[in-house]
Amino acid sequence: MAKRVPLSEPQFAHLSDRTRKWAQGARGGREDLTLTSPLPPLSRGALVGAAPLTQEAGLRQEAGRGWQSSRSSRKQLAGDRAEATLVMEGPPAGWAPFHRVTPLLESWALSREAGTTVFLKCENMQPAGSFKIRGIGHFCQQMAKKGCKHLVCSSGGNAGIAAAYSAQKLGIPATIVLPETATTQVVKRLQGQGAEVLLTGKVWDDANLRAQELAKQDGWVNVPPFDHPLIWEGNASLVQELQAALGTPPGAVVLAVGGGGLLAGVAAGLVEVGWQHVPIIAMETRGAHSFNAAVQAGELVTLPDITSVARTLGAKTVARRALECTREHRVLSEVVGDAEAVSAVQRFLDDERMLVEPACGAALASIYSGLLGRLQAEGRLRPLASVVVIVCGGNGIDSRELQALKATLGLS
Ligand code: PLV
Repeated sequence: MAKRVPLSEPQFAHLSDRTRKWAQGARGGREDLTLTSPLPPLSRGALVGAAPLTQEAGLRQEAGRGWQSSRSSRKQLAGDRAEATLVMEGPPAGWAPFHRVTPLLESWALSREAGTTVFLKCENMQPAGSFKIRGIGHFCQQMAKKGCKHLVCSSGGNAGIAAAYSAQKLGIPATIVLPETATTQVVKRLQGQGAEVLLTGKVWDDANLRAQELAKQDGWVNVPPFDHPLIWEGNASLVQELQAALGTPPGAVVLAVGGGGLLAGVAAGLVEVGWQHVPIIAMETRGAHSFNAAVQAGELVTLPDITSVARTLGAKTVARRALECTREHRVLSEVVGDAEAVSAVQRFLDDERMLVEPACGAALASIYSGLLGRLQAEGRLRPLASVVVIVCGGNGIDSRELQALKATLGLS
């Protein structure tokens, strides 16, 4: 393997503007860059870089032409030509986020249903199957930088999958604590991702207590699924993508609320891009409606139990930050029944050929149940020129599970 040699001050100064910007844009300073040997002396000319999105930029020196950037050729060049590779150092994921920029699709079927343009932010297409990778990926990267030795995450399923995915990328062991109601496919997926899985209690809150205990061990870090500023910061990236794709603000953003991490992130993101006036429609299912209960009471409320089939919305108490958002931002808290959420899942599958969890069905039900129309008719929402629905995704569903849910709820 080639030896890596730190870039000297003059070499850094000789990088082309584009290459320097690439490095700095990726939060790299000179100390984060190295050159693989051989390291021939700089001749005249500058290091000329393209702006690659990869972590490595090949740099080639040809006689009299200085350094050229190349992404393809890595072979040693003959004679007075030489090659080195500019490499970003630091933790493997020090700067590249684990989440992807997801598509924003205009939906013909949902637009017709809503009577306005509906955009779908397809978080179901994230590598870990839900938006969770945004906040959790960001949190885990920061913890890895601080030297964390073991990650532990309590989850209804999706946060655990995002944490296990991040842990695998970072080369850190992970323990995921789920309630006993977790589906077999989620458990298998987690084990397949190399995580240790523990099942405990009936709902997420029980699993959370166990995770907090485990995290007391030396070098262990608890990954909070929704209640942490880094989680909100990571989730906020979703709004930056909306701004890049839409340019102008949508009439409203619809999202599902479990513990409120998505809500807090989206609210922060809207402020960041100057769209703080855009209302958020916060959807829950009855029986997992801890946010709605808190909004009604004007203070945090702990539900006695989670009775909804939307298990991944099932935090008995929301994050305090979620409630605070309602004081700083226009948030309409709405609740649908399980049957509405599950039939939204079925209709979305038929309309868009995408299968999502009932948690996500709660957000989609705002359109399929006619709620959006009712809010406008009642004057609680201005007539909407467009709406963005966050298709938050979810791994705890397959065709058999959907059939079983429909049977339980008496849906044909
Ligand atoms: N699910 C968390 C919390 O569960 C989890 O552990 O996976 N949509 C989907 C598909 C989700 O998985 C979740 C959260 C939400 C929406 C709600 O996000 P939150 O918790 O940030 O409001 C108990």
